[in-house]
Amino acid sequence: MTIELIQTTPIEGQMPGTSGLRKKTRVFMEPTYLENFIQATFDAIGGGAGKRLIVGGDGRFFNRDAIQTILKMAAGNGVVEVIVGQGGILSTPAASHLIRLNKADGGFILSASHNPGGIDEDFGVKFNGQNGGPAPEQLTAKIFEATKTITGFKTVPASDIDLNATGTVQLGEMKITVVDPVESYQALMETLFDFAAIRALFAGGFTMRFDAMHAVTGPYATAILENALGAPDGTVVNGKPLEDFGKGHPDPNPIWAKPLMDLMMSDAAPDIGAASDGDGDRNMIVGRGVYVTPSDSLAILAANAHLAPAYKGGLAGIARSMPTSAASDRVAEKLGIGSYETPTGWKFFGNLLDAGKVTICGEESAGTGSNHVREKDGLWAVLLWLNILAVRKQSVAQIVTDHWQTYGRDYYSRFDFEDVAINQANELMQGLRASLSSLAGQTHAGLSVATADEFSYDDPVDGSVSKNQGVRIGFEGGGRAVFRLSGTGTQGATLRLYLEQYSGAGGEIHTDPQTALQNVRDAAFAISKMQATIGRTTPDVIT
Ligand code: G16
Repeated sequence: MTIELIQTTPIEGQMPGTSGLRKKTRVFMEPTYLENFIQATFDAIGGGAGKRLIVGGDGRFFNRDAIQTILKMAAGNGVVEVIVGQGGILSTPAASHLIRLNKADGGFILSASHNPGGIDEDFGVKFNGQNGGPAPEQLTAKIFEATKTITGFKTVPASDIDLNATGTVQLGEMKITVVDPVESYQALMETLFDFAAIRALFAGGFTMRFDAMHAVTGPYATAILENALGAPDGTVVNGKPLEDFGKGHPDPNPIWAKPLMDLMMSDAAPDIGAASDGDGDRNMIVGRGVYVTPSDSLAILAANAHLAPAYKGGLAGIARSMPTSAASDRVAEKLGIGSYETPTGWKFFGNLLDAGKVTICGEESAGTGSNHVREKDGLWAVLLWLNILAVRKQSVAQIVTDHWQTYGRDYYSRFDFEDVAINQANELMQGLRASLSSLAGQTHAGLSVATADEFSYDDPVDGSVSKNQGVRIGFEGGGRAVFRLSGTGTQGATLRLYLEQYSGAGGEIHTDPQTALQNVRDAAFAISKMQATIGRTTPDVIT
């Protein structure tokens, strides 16, 4: 098959953010937009010749078309084999696992994660490397550089490949293997958790609702929870992946998974509620009457992980992203193991996991995972919770309350200000940076500032330094406010304000976290001059 070199010119702004390149779908559909980025990625990894790749996505609109383009370009770039999920479907953690299992050179994952899908919504491409994890900053920088100098892309003229049936087909010299997207992922889960104990839990009448939000986890959750673990039919709702996620926002948090939240707060609540996002790497856990914040969930999973077969020997260490609450640090301290604070973005956990320094990682943005793959993993978190519930034979609420009684409670909330004018968002961040050196000792909203800095990360494994990772302000008495600009938005700037207040074991109990966070919030508004710079202090989303 002849390889075609199609001429192209650079397209501005193809800079991968926190998690790959994310843009409006129509932008991705413009001529050569996707092609330029894929070719730049091949160029940045030293070409495709001889390589083996994994390709799949979350099923959103344009997923199948993008995969066809990538397959032809892979053949054009000399790739020898591509393993694709049947129907073009692969959850992000399943893709990460397939890369590792097949010792592939990397993979393309098509997803804009929790962002809505559809022709007028969002699309995205991520490249994961040999370890199965998101491309590190050095590689995304290289890809971005390559997008600026690109002159053409390589492809082969061919008709579309049938991705509906599993099996092997040839595209010129390149082999394409279409695999069941669930099978090997499920097999991996069976090695990590006590499926017999979880099966017994369900057999004993334990009830659950898993909301797949019409996104990629539907087939995974149905196969594992209902078919393998015996949860009653109907446990998984919204289980059919749809190109527009049923017009929903596949983001598992109390705002976007409101029907699940409402159920869990009602008299009809099952024992546990859980949800996952567009590409299956995020999770939400809700007990009857109790929402578990992602930061608490990480801490609780870490404290109880030894109850699951894969972690019975203990954890090497725990890592969390900087804006995630300190709850997991307290667990690490008690266990006498290392704890690490990294910038936002799963890619920063990769080196720590590869070096065996940590076993469990998590982020406030609803991501938790372990060394079983190199991505956060929504269903993994749900299964670990189920394993813990099966062993402890207590309710979610009992486990959470017990955790707070042992370690104290980290009240936590995130305020998102979306579609802020980019210059205003930058002005707020610059203003904060300029004030950092004089903040310590000042009092705002009755709170005295103890520390103020901008987070910079020195990777303990490869020595790389990542600067400007968010402004953090610590207050006397255990409060903290963090300001950072999102790296996953597709319109204007999204400003995130993360609020945290520690109350030690036996400390004052607030039923509404916002009450506990009131002073930290007011101090954060005052210090950042938020009303004056961005013209609002009411967030679009509070989680
Ligand atoms: C991505 C990264 C996460 C990160 C999140 C933060 O999530 O994979 O590690 O926590 O972005 O997003 P932002 O920069 O908007 O705060 P996902 O699920 O979108 O891939």
